[in-house]
Amino acid sequence: MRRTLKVALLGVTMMALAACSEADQHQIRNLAMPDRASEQGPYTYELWKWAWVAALVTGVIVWGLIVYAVVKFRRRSPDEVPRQTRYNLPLEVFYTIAPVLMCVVFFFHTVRVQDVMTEVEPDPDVTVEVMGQQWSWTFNYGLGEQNVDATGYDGDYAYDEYVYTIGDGNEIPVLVLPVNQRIQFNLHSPDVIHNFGVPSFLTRMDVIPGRINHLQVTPTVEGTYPGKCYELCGVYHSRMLFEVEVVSQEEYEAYLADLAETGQTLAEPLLGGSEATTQTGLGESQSQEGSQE
Ligand SMILES: [Cu+2]
Repeated sequence: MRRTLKVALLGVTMMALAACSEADQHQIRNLAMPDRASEQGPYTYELWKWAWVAALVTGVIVWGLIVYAVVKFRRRSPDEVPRQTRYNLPLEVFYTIAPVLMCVVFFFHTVRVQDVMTEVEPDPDVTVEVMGQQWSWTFNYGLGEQNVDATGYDGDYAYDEYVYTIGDGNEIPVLVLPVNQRIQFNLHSPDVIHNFGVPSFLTRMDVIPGRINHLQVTPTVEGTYPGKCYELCGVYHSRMLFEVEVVSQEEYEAYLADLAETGQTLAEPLLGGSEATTQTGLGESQSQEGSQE
């Protein structure tokens, strides 16, 4: 009877495991992370992976000690109480220091990876002015040569002329980027805090009104990726999706030329105004503008 039960249990487990699709297995191997499509991505991934390893090692040791203590020091007869241990100084020192050491190691590696992700090099290959507005995004691309001394630190712009795209309530915007180029995103918000992120790049950054945040990413794999707002920014937060297309340099330039041809040009990047903040059919952003005054 017991044997039959065991065999049945084994069978069910095997079937459950075999039922994992190719996509599931890929997810498991990736530890639920997307494939890395940026130069910075592997740093986040390695931190994630080794944090899991550290947690698992800690878990195995702790579970082992629990099982060992439960079995070894169990009550063996009804009238015998196992030896009670209290105020064991070496033990208490150990279980205070060990977690502190672990936190120090986690902290060290987190800061190391954070420094890579937030590093802003002085001369990025391309600078894109990004505006996160309720409830979409505006992407401003520079035309012609970039002035590397003006990459948006003081609100100055890297290019003399810009082309742009804006998403609206009906269509999400597309962000086109050249592959293997270090891209600086200057992040602007006219209303509330948003968060600009592309899962496949394994990085993101807050978009804060009143200041310009800088994020540099080097996309390494051509393809199409989803992007989104990561900060609950209001009622239609879930609409703040965009699509990223990583393309060759030629395709990138052709795309900018296309935008210029359809007249989406500006002397300065579009950083607000009614066009960026008001969405079709979403009247509340206008009333919000009114209440700010
Ligand atoms: Cu948002």
